[in-house]
Amino acid sequence: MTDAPTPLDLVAEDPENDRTDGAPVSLSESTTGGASESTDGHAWRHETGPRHTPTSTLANGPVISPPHTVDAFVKAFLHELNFGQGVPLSRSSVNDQYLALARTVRSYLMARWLETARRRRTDKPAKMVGYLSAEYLLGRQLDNALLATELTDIATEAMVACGIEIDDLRQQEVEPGLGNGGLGRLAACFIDSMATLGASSIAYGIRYEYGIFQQTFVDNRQVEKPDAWLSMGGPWGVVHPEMEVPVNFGGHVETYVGEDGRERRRWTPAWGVMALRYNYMVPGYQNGVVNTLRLWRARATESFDLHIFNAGDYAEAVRAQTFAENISKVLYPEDSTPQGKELRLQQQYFFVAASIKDFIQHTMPKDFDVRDLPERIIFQLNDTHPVIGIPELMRILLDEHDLEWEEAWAITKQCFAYTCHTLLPEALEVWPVSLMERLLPRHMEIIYRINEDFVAELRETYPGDELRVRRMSIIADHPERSVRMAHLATVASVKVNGVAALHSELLKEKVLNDFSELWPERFTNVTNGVTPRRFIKLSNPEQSKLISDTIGKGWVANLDRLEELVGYADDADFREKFRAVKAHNKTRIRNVLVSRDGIALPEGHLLDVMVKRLHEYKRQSLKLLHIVTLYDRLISGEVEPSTVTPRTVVFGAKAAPGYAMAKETIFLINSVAQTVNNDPRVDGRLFVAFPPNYNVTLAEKLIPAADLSEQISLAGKEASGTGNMKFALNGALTIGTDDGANVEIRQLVGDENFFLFGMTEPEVAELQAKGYRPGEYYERDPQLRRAIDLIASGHFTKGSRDAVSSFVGDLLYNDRFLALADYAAYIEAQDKVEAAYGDQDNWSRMAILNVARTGFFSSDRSIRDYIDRIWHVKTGV
Ligand code: NBG
Repeated sequence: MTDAPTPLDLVAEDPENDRTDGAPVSLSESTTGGASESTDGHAWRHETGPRHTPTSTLANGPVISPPHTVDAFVKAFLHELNFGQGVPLSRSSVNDQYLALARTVRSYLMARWLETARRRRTDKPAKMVGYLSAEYLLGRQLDNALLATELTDIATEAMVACGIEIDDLRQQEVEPGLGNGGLGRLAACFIDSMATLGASSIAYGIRYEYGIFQQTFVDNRQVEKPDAWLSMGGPWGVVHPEMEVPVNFGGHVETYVGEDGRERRRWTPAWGVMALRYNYMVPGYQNGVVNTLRLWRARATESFDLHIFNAGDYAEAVRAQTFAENISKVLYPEDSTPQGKELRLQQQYFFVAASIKDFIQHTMPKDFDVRDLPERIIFQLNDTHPVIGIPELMRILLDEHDLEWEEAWAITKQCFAYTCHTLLPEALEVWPVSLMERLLPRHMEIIYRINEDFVAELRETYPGDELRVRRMSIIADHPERSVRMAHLATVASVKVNGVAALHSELLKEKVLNDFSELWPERFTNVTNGVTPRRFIKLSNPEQSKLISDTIGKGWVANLDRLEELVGYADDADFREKFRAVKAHNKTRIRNVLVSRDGIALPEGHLLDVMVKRLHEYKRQSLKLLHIVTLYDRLISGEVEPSTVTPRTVVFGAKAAPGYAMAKETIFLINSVAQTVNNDPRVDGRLFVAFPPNYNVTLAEKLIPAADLSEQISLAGKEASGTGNMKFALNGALTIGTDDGANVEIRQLVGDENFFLFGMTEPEVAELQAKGYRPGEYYERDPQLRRAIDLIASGHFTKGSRDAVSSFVGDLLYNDRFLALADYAAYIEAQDKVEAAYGDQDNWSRMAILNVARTGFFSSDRSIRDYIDRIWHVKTGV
């Protein structure tokens, strides 16, 4: 290490006074700054440089990050601790130390951030991706930032030199849980890959004050607690209060005649809030790029409810302010099942309106012509949550930039692309027209007009086919007049993509079939991926070391290289090492769960893991039936305990607080765990653990320890899954249905290295068409009957039959996701798993081939696919 900053950490002083916030800096401005006003005349002012020409050489010098040495790191750390936190080392709390460490790492990233922003501004202007997502399930930031900057060893040593265990500080970080599950985590993987590929991009979202709830169990039932993730300080966000943007709601629309005699529409909103910008750094993997994640927080405007102030009711006016700030208060905890709440629509419009305005007014140069938008931006809609951005852009072009409808529509249609993440009809968002009219009257008007033109086009294409027109209309009439956001998205987007090969096919054939017939070329597939930085390199250091020792280090940014491991599956020495890695990871999770939850996992078991949101279609209930069957075999004497493969099943799952059946399932899993784990007849052969509050931090420790990955959704329901990819890449074998990305995993790893079971999607459709009667399976299959009877008897619920009646009743009389129909095949496949696990050497061989053949599932590959097929933006910037 030298004292000299690396080229990645040095940024030339820019006469335009660089900022990471992308503030407009016009070339006409000199070193000395001035104030600028936003084009909507809103009263914010921001300085773009000092008032006078600096005379200090330091002030004119480059921005340099601290040198990459232990001493420099110690110095920067103590500076943050003493002058940032205001404490001496001797009196600092662990939280003080963590905050100072985070800010130190942040300062190392800052020069790269400024340089990335400067390059993007001064190089020939390139088209950008604006990634719009209501969720980012980020996970802890510290280790990823250290990895990206190659500071892990230096920081560790520096802490040692200060008498601090860096691990203690790691534990102090509260992960930002600004997402529910797969969709939010995917967004987090994607921004990591965009930065690693150097894709010119900016990601936008909401800075929820409370993320996904903290789950606890009381009497085996889920209890939710608010996630005050910011309460100990949020060192990673950089706020720019002077750069806020207004977002308006409500009011009415009227016609007026402009100076040119042309009739126009004018929206007079009733109320508004300010969107405060918080910038977060998104470092690329050791490439000097640092992108921006911009999250918005709602703040009441000063003028908010002025009339109440004037009426003398100060307290009431302050209360009203709190109302405005509610918009970014809490993440809605529903995964795949929108509740249609007004506040949710407010959140969606809030962040999308702020983001689009921010892009046009603050990221683009001052003299920017909105007609050039398609050359400068493609907004990627992460599911339907940001789709209100489409009428918002229309409104801006029509009402603020005076464009004619046709021109505005032609521009808008080039600026959006839509990713659909579901196949469940109930997950497709719709908003009542009445709510839209009240909250966003001008947008509703625009949607009506878009639909009018669209429907006219349909009637021309399909004369007389009114049924089809009604099916495709953006406005639904039943059961309530409402706006179908997925239709709006499809009509306005350049491309519509599903998230796995099967999903994209089903999207075309089922969910959006009419649309794919009309515009076949609009539909495409981009299979999901996961970032190898967080989910292999950081979460599985032992496996990473083994891979790097074997094939070199390049795989972290080029995951296809894992293929080079294929040959090693037949190398006994390598298999031995691979098993040692797994054993190490099992010890690690054992320690984590003891200290985290007081759960002591037994040793020497097959570790069988099912972690994902609790949802009926994912079929945790089927897993539960399997456990009960294994238990029944043991206690009934059907099998001799010493002859079965000892197995530990670990669940992780949060249920949406209003989802009754999901919560019943959680209760039953906990109840079964309690009974099984305490029954001496089991003789230590079966153990069930359900650590509460499964999150990214726990996933990082649990997934690398797993032997078996449970991916058992009903075929045709799981759009992709991304946990399935993480498990395979960490050397677990999958037991799974032909669903989502399981299909591609199986194709890549080979049938012989995957435990496939269950109906295919067409078989499911056939059975449902025929009329599915779950009771028949119960009658026919004695093993299944015993399992269900054992549950129904109250055996697991202290004798209470009532406590399980809704669960059992639903399985027997409803079973919407056909768990009973797949039960026999599932048990058979699990029996094969047991037999296969008996041959450890061959199991390792299969596991190694899973790792070697799943490099395809890097999110770097997904992002390259988006770039090639949809975005067409440059990389390496
Ligand atoms: C989820 C799907 C998953 C998929 C992720 C990411 C929603 C609406 N959808 O199967 O259920 O892996 O999205 O694409 O959360």
